Amino acid sequence: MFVDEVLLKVEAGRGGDGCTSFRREKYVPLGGPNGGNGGRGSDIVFEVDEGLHTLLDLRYQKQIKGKKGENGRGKNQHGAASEDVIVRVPQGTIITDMDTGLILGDLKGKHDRVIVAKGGRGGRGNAAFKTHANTAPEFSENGEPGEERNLKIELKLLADVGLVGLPSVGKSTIISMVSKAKPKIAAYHFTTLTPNLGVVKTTSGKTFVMADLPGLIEGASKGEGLGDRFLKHIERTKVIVHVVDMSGIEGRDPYDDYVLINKELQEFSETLMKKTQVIVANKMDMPSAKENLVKFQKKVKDKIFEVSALTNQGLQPVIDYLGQLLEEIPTTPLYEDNQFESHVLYQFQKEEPYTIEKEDDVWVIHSEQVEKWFKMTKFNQEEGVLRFAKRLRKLGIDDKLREMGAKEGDKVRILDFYFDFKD
Ligand SMILES: Nc1nc2c(ncn2[C@@H]2O[C@H](COP(=O)(O)OP(=O)(O)OP(=O)(O)O)[C@@H](O)[C@H]2O)c(=O)[nH]1
Ligand SMILES: [Mg+2]
Repeated sequence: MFVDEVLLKVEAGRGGDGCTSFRREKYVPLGGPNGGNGGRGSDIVFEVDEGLHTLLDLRYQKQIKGKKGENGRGKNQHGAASEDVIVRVPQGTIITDMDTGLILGDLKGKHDRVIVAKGGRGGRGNAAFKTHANTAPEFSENGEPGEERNLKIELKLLADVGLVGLPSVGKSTIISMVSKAKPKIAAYHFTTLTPNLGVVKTTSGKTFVMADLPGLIEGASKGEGLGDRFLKHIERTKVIVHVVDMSGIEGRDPYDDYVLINKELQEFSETLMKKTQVIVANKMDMPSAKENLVKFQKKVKDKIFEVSALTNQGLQPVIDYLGQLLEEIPTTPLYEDNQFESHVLYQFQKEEPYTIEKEDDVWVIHSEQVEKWFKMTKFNQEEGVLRFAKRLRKLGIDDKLREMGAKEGDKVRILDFYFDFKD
């Protein structure tokens, strides 16, 4: 199993702002408050799309932002909520919050979805603040900020097709030609030490995942050259592309090579031998290749694709054929439960609502809650400011400051803004 990984920042939409407004009618000098509430900002939602098999689509995005909710208006008109931003990911995607290390979602099911960042609620309009004591509130709230998170998105990939063969037969060269994978290619054996994955497109636009695996050697099924580990990868693929070097360089006989590899597959497991195999004769650009192929075909009656990976000849027909085969092969569920370690979904723990520090002469308040209230307060509306101050008092911040030794007129900072402490 291979892991595809993408890092991404998400920022849900901010809520729409509430409105401060009063009814204006003829002969009614002081109408009641009628400012509407803002709408909710968009949530960021990750949702399984069965048609996707990689995280390729996310690779080029650094950030995903939600839309702000609509602002409230006069005449008690509430702003509309913004639509959720849906991010489509393949089945089997796991989403982790990088700042806390907690797993937010483990999308195993075909229809799984998870909200990874919640949009802010709309700010309330002044109509919402009307009470018996204050029948004409002259303030409203800004929308609540949307949640922000740094995410790690992982997908455990199962390759549909695995390239199998002796070392140096040209497996890496093939994947480098048919996909964006850029594996190391060299004239010595065991150039490839870990599997490379590539997404391959057929002429009709279908995609599948191909794995370029390290070369197998005699005794691979018993662990020679780490062969057993690579064979395990192959066990999960649906189709094996058996690559044979037809040039016969190094004094080898292509047919012997072919038999050797099949023997290793068989000895490793019956299921490997029963897998659909497509034979690809590579290095057909070499002088002796044609002659070798004729001999090979006398012994092997299966369909053989002639290619030259180096010069990119004959590969597209192989890809299209594989695309067809994959459609015909019944899909064993791609992600079975036992193929994943089980993950626990954690709840966020409630932290201390605030901390206060003294930096030089300034009292600095750190608090997610207070910062949120701060952003939701319209500081040009006096009643709004008073309400903000009252909320701080209720949270115990005034008492705490006093207890820590704050005096009348001291500077207090929240985010980048300074206030005077009033005892
Ligand atoms: N002439 C010729 N040379 C090729 C062709 N395909 C690959 N080669 C060469 O064969 C050598 C080995 O190619 P790789 O793609 O690294 O082979 P590999 O099967 O991935 O090898 P390992 O990773 O060691 O198992 C390189 O020097 C390639 O340039 C081909 O079609 N024609
Ligand atoms: Mg290789």
